[in-house]
Parts: sequence; structure tokens; C-alpha cells
Amino acid sequence: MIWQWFAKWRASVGIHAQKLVRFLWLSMRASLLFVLVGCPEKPTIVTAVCPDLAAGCQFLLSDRMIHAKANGAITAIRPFKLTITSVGAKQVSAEFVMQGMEMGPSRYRFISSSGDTWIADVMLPICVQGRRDWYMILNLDDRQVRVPFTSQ
Ligand SMILES: [Cu+2]
Repeated sequence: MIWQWFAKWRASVGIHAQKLVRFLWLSMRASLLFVLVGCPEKPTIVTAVCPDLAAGCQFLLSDRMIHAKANGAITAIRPFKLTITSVGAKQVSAEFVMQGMEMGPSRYRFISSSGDTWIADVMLPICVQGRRDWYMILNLDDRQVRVPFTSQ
């Protein structure tokens, strides 16, 4: 009964209307699938506020207090010592990246110097676009924090 009606309807409407209905049906299915699967989101990284790494700063990562400090002004090519202090950390590493720009490999493993202090000798590459906006992705054991900073 419904199929007879459907056949009649198909015969009466033009091919364009049929295409439109088909399109609506397909897009409805697509959006339903989207809702069911869910928006594939990247796990969000916490961003810490550290306007001046050379002056040093403190921030919280989960329940841990982290202190970060460079031993001088941060410029490309000239190496600097970066000190991370965090109670109970077992492994500390960092990457230096720029948003939307491949800056080459720059992963640093921090060496435990004394107690809860970790040190790495870091050298930032020169940016061909002259940009100075960096992100340090700091890995502390299994946790990660993103620290934006500017080089000179
Ligand atoms: Cu760059």
C-alpha cells in the first residue's frame, strides 16, 4: 500500500525532486552517523601561563607544581639551560614547536641534577619566517603541558 503510493509519487514528481529527497536522506544518515560516532577530538593539552621563561614561572600540571626557568635570554642558535623543578618526577622531556610550522626535531631529555631538579641544554633553531612564538611541550612522566613563550 505504501509502496504503491510511493511508486505513484515517484512517477508524479520530477527527477530533480527525487534527487533532492535522496540527497536529504543521505545527509541525514551522514549526520546521524556523526552523532553516533561522535566528534573525533584530540585530547586537549593543558596550556600553562609562562610569559617569561628567563624570569622563571610556576604552574600546576594536574596536582603537581612545576617550576620552569631558563638561565638567560632565549634566542635562536644560542644554547640556554632550562631547569624544571617538580617534586617526584621520574622522567622529564620537552619538545619545541611552532604552531602550523615544521621546525625540525627538537626533543630534549632532561637530566636529573639534584633531587627534584631537571636540566636540559636547549638550542632553538632559527625560524626562516622570523617568528618568535614558540610552544614548549613539556612531558612529565605521563602528563603533558603546553607552555607558550617568545624568543628574542
Ligand atoms: Cu618557525
